[in-house]
Amino acid sequence: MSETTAKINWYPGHMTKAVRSMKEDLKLIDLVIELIDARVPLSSRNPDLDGLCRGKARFLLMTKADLADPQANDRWRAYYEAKGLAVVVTDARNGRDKSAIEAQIRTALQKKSERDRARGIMNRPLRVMIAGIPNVGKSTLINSLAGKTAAKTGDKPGVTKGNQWINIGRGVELLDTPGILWPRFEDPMVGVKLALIGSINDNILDAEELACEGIKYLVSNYPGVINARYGACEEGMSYEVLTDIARHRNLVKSGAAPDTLRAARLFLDDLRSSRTGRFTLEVPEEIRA
Ligand SMILES: Nc1nc2c(ncn2[C@@H]2O[C@H](COP(=O)(O)OP(=O)(O)OP(=O)(O)O)[C@@H](O)[C@H]2O)c(=O)[nH]1
Ligand SMILES: [Mg+2]
Repeated sequence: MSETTAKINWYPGHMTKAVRSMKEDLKLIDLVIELIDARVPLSSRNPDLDGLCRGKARFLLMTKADLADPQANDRWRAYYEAKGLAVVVTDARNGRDKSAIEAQIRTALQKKSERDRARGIMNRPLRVMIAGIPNVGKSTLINSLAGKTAAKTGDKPGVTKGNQWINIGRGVELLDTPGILWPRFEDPMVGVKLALIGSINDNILDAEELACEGIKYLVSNYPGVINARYGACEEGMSYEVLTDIARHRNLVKSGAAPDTLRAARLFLDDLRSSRTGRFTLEVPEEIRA
């Protein structure tokens, strides 16, 4: 990927407000589950969570594993485990990993439960905050764990507007929170990656520029997938590839010029839902400590 895309930042007022109410509710919280997106397991970690959640038990949950490169999933799991961080890798939409997640919650809170018992405090519910960037699957995960639709979900960032408690039974209460980013991406590529996976509001993005970044990445890391999906030629600059996608999909403007904006939107949609194939935008080796 290159750094040609204009700097992306998205930190609207509702996120400042969300951080404030998270701070407030953290007083009640025993454990924080930090959701990260398997396609960008490093860039989707909000650096502000370290400060926010200081002193709280915490583990990572990597969502959208079904959309990410399976080999990369294994490498990222090993990477975080080597750092001593527990991580559950999952598709948040189905409840398949429900027991693994609940077991991880109880393991993370074992000491606390023992302390409570020693003090004669019995059956106090475990209160768990579900936190992470927008659109990572927080509300979806809660619904899967609850076994019902308790939280509103949607295929765009910024769906959850405020904190909401959901009792999932078996002595566990989950707090759904709005997705939060941070005021400035030090590395502009973090903004590009988060935009590519759909965690940044599309209204502030240049779809064509962003699609070109995605095309460039796929052509060099997953050669052949664009050609297989659209019949487009992968040679040349990414804008030429985008133009070829428009041609192959008969997306034309008046005057018969290829409609690269519609092609960009189509490509981004396909990329985000892995119709162009499963992909991961960063690998552990790229990390420079
Ligand atoms: N393929 C796939 N889709 C997922 C997964 N988790 C969530 N989704 C989809 O991702 C979209 C966003 O899910 P939400 O649960 O609304 O995400 P959120 O983190 O609550 O988002 P905000 O409330 O906007 O911060 C929805 O369309 C979900 O169906 C997953 O593990 N795999
Ligand atoms: Mg939500």
